[in-house]
Amino acid sequence: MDTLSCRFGDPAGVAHPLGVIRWTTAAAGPAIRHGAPALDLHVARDPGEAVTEVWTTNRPVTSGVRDDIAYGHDGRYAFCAVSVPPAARYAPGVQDAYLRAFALLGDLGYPYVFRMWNAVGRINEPNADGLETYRDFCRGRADAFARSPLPPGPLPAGTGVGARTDGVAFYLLARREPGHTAVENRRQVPAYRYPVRYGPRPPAFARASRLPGGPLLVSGTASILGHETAHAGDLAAQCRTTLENLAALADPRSLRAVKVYVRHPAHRDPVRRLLGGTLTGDVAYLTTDLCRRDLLVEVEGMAP
Ligand code: 3EB
Repeated sequence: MDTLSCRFGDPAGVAHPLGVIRWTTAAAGPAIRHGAPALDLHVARDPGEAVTEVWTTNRPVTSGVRDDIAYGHDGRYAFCAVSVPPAARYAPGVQDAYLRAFALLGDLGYPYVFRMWNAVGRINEPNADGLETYRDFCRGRADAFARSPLPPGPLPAGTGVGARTDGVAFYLLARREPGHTAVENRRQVPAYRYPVRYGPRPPAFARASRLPGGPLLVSGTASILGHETAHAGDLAAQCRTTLENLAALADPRSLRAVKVYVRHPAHRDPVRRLLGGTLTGDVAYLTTDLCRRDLLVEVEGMAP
């Protein structure tokens, strides 16, 4: 029985919170709040849209802050949250922040990173060199993975979305023991093999991460076939293709702790109608930019 779980809602009263992420109306750096490592991401437009994501285990969690990183760990799993200040170029700061997170996880004894989330400000805007910020971010992250001090292992599953505040914030989940596996999607080129037209360094993430004897953590999944965006400008078709891409990894009806990221506020209700019949578990809808200008929707979750 795997003991890692994710729920949406108030963390008060949760016995063993490993990490608390508020997808909310203002950013706040990593900190310990009510004993748990916490990170606030600025993605919601108004308080009604805000969602609190709580990762829990069934064991006591030790938490702290070191090197500006908030962390929690329970003997099997670790969580850490990091933020990178605004910069004209993100790659150096992102590389440094990822390497600090890897070093901390290594020191704490949790070197096997299996899941990450990234919220990137100005994600579709050019940086000071004219490089799209998402590509700038990907460069720093890829360099960090290439220089990681951690033992070799599969790439983590990932989510990459925009944020309404400059800077980058990310959080990671890691294990003490090896054994998780990276899962790719037969309908999509692995992101780490995207051609250079999508940026100087490809996105370093796997399509899903399987914990031994435990759940499949499915990455942010969008309407991408091969390496190309399918159905630019067609919301219904992007939702359908996203569900088909998810179905190649897990039954979308079985997904829990689902987050749906919607680019345009006006698409929020249509997306609820288009996906709500299939995604029947706990689903949070958030409105924020996505990593390609032509993507309208992205979906992640855990099965089962
Ligand atoms: C894609 O499939 C869509 O950069 O960590 C999805 C999940 C996406 C994770 C990331 C990006 C990331 O390329 C975007």
